[in-house]
Amino acid sequence: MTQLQTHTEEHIATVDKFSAHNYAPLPVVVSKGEGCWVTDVDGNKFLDMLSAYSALNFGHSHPEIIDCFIEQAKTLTLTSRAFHNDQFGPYCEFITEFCSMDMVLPMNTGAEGVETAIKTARKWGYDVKGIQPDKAEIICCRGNFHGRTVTVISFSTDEENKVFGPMTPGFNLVAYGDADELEKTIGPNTAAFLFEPIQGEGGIIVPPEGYLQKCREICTKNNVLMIADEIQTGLGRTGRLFACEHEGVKPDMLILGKALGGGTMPVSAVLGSKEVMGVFKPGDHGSTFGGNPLACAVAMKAMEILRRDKLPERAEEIGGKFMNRLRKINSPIIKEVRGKGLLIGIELVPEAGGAKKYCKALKAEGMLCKETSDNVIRMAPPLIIEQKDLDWAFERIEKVLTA
Ligand code: PXG
Repeated sequence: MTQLQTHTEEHIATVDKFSAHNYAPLPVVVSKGEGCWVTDVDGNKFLDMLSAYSALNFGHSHPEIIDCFIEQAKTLTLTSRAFHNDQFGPYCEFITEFCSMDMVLPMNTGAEGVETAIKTARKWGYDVKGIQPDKAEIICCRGNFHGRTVTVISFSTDEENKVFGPMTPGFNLVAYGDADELEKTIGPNTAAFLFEPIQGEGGIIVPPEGYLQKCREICTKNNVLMIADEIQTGLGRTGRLFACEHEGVKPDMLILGKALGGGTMPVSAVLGSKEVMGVFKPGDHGSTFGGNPLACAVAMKAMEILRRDKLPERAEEIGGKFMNRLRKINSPIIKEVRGKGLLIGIELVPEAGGAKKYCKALKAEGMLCKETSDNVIRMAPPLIIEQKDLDWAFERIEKVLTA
């Protein structure tokens, strides 16, 4: 019989013994979450400043999302796409209107969404653009993070991925933020350009102003699909519904995930025009769980709340103020504070000895955050965070970074 374990060390020992060691989490075992706060198995409370990498934009266990989840779970959870379900049509209509796109293809995790976008772009390349079979190429950016599947790591520049070869061919890399290099790299077989509007895992890298607009012009001029991976930046995180909106740019394909599931379950989606998403015929692509009624109901509720509670506007306002305060911290170890809305990175100088050390110190002060690349502390609390909680966080960040 499994024994309920109640202490942090015991839990971690069990994980070490029975789980593959593919993560190195901070030593905290969370057992309850409510809004922006979590409690661990030893009864300690922490402010969640990571939001599961933006999957918890609505905070933990948002009451309306949970009510919707329970209601739908009691009614119908899964049919597979062998049959229709009554939530799917309304969901497709809702999300396409919400994203100003014509059609959607539903998946589950972010990486699956990216894989789907790649398949779509290749098929569009062959069927619509007229690229010769097997020749389609997709341009990606150095420093990208789009997930962990073999094809997706095939265009990663993270050295740690090199051991998982052989890699999927058909991808070219350009420097992030350099539109000229994108233009030079496009050839007759280029089907698409895949990018993050702000590189999240790369270290909260904000591209130079005007970059997205230039990329838009270049893609249009060369008949190349512009694919925005807004899995982390989308759904209000950066102060706009989608981060591309900061430059008034509409991509040809939009990939969403994380927060789309309202913090309850994996829900991802690829959206685009009829011309692009119309390339699929029955049997080309799919997923047992994609478009399941539970996911559809929860995602609709999440989008409804995002719009009703003006969460993008909120992220812009409180995130902007928070970032300005962080920029004023007088500390020799801070190299730069950057980001947009409530996606903020504090880059430390290399001599500081890495961001992980400071994440541990912040944990001791009662807040949870996670380093990204080696020297960046990411601040990405739920978008529902209250000003008093951000003020509370600020005091502790200032203390830790000036100690
Ligand atoms: N695109 C972007 C921009 C992401 O940040 C993904 C795709 C992949 O999503 P899924 O749902 O397949 O993880 C991400 C994910 C992790 C991890 O533990 C993932 C992300 C950030 C930090 C850690 O794999 N982002």
